Amino acid sequence: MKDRQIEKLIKKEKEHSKNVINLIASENYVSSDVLTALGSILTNKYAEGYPGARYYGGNVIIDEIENLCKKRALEVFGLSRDKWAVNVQPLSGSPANVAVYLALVPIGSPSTGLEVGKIMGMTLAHGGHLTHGHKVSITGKFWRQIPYGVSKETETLDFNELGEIAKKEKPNIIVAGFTAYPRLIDFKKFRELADSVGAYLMVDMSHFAGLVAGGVYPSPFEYADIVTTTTHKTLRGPRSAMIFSKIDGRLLPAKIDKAVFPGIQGGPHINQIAAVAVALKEVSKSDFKRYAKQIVKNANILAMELARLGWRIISGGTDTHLILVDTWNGGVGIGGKEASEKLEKAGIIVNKNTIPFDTRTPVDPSGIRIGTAGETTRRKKEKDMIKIAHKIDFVLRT
Ligand code: DSN
Repeated sequence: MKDRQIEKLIKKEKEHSKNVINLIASENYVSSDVLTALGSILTNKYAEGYPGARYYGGNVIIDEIENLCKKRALEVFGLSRDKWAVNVQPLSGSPANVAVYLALVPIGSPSTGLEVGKIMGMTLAHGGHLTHGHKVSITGKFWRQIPYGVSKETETLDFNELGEIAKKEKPNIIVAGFTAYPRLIDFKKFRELADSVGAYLMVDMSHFAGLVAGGVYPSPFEYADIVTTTTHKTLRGPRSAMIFSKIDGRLLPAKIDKAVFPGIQGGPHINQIAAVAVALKEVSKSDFKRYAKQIVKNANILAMELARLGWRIISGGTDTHLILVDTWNGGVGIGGKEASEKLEKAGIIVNKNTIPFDTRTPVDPSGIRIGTAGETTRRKKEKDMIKIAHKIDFVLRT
């Protein structure tokens, strides 16, 4: 590389990441093949449009790449191409979610006479994502969020409460799938909820997509109308996203395609799409199933050991890669900000996180969020998790 400054910084970051225990729940480590595709000459090509219908010439090979990525995306989730379509162009998770609302939820306007559409999504404070309608996100400015949370007693979803909210508010779309919710989601109940008010059901499986593909988390496809996902968390691909839509006569795939391009994006990043295709091929191997299983095993052991050491685990445990720890009420009375900073100094990277019914602020919340996908890629097993739990305990108590 001729640019010595950037080369040096990349090297430094590589060294740094090698030397820490990375427990950021939304991060992972891609293969060198994924990096090769990302850094390839495919970044040079403009390909606005879709395979077979581009606005620029010279896209014959690019079409093959995008079609291959779509084929692999359907295959890894066991979907047949006459029942599901997939758009692999979203640049990341937030634009993917925005595209879905743009396609399916009315933007209120005096000229159309349409009222502002409603997105029923989990509030950020209980584990939802910004793009599930939070007021600081474009999704809460163009549309209205109908927030829901978890039950105070169990810190898990309460479908009676969700039913009452949906009945009262009649949302256009209901979003299931969260950013900081460690438990299994009952997609059948969400389907019934959506049907009871005539809403679309969108599942944002960004966090647990790799667990679905690996067969250790229930698949949302039997119940959802739309499934969005990023590709860089448990799915272990490059930073990107996909939108799956059901083919059932409501023209969902055409609406989604139009919303992605030209609705909110221009030319797709073909190098990124090729890298997603590479990652999906890796996901289809039997190794990946073992990997997904180990992620959940590791998270369980880590949660159990932290609990044994006296830390309060939100909802009492985890069914996924993700653990929420109440460091304020459950440990030694340390806020999430201080906890994450102390851990970082000791070489353990986590993020501070609000917990349900948090009495502190999002910038200095009551908890930390931990995930095991990255360290499981680095071949960490149960015994390593026990050591990590003890290290976390020691750092936070001293
Ligand atoms: N920032 C991602 C996460 O950490 O879950 C979601 O956008």
